[in-house]
Amino acid sequence: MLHPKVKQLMKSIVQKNPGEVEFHQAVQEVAERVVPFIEKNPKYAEAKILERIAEPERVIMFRVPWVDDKGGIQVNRGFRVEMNSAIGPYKGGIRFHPTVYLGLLKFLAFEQVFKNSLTTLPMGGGKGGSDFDPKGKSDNEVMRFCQNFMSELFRHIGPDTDIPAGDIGVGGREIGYLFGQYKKLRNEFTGVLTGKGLGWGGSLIRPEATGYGCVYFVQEMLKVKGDSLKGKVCTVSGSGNVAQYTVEKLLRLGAKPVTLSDSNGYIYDETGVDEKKLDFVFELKNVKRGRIKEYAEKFDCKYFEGKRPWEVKCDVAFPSATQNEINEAEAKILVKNGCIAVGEGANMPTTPEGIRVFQEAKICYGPGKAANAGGVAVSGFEMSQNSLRLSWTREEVDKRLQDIMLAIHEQCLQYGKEGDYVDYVTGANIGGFVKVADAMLAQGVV
Ligand code: NDP
Ligand code: 2IT
Repeated sequence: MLHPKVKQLMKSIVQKNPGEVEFHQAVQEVAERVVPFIEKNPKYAEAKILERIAEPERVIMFRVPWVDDKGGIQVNRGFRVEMNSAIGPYKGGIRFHPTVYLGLLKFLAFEQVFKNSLTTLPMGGGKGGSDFDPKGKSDNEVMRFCQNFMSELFRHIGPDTDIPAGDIGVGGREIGYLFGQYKKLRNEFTGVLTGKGLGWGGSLIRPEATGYGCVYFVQEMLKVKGDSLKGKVCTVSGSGNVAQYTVEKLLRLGAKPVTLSDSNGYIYDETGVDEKKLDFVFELKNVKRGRIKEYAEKFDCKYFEGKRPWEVKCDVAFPSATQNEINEAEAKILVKNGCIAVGEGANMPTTPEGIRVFQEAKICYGPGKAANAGGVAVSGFEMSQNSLRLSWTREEVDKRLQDIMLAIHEQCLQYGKEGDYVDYVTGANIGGFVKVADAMLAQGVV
């Protein structure tokens, strides 16, 4: 049964944001956990903090026309959702994927507000993107698209205003083209984007940060149980940035990753993905931009077309592809097969029904806004290094990343511990909420 205040809030959210189902899902997940806390702290209810957090401060929507290699004119839509700036400038990634629409970016921007607050760094929340599909496009087409996208976005962002980064479909190549165009238009070399190349303002460990951070977070969850990742069989979905560095860190900690996927299917390598095979994946996905099926052909392992890896028996699962990629039935299979922990590298990869299955089974379930916050945390470090005009060593950034993942875990314990069990969803949502809510109270009704 939904709490009457949650029901009331959701009625208004659905009415004001028709058809934006992912946004409704993200708000409801937070509201269910935060409303009981707000009832005990009426100052937040009186100031309508949750209602205000669920309304973007600003939404920018724009046309992105560009010319393809055949000389044809293409038209895409660009967005930037500036969700909340109570604790710092808007910060969050840009997604290029054909499924992008306003509701998807509002869900991601909303999640980002809580995630960025949990990092302990001074960053507000935002997200942007386009329905442009980089798949199958030439480098020149991607460059022309990025230049045209930035030709509008540049007037809305800045190193003290709004600092975009990568997400699905936006990696080092795209950040380079976006940065080049921003610099040309503004005639300024500033840290306006994160995820930049190492030689031009990027931070060491930023590419690794989301995957590494997620593994560090799972390590902490297991530590509470007196357990570790050593020897654990792990299923990983996706084969992009987050999945690749999740696998790399798992290998270094003595775990055994056995799956990877893309939108076509998944590979199951019973012998384990090792360092050499991972090198093949780096090349396949980041340079050749091929399909994960080629891994199965190269290393003679199983490939399942059109399927997701959750049917494979594992100790720990790392969903690292996209939203709603673990449903109730898949969550049940994972639990039945003995899965003891889930670390969400992706944003909102588990449906609400799936989350219920994990929590009822009392396994360690680390929601994305806590578990994958390492990426944006190191983006925060990239901003600091840009402001200082110097760069930290690999060891220093990695140590700071580990400290932040520990601090996030602590906040989850502080607000989510219920006897022997830790409800990381409640912990992360309340932990993320308090700092933003207090800042909004202090800053008045703006
Ligand atoms: P990439 O573009 O590098 O990789 C995405 C991977 O997920 C690809 O393997 C892709 O397969 C797969 N994928 C994407 N969409 C779908 C879909 N609809 N169905 C099935 N598979 C899909 O993105 P990232 O690794 O950066 O991002 C992965 C997830 O992690 C996202 O949820 C993102 O929001 C989240 N995240 C990313 C951070 C970062 O720093 N990059 C930080 C925090 C969270 P295909 O190539 O076939 O599309
Ligand atoms: O979802 C996310 O946290 C990201 N895509 C990274 C955002 C960032 O600003 O580094």
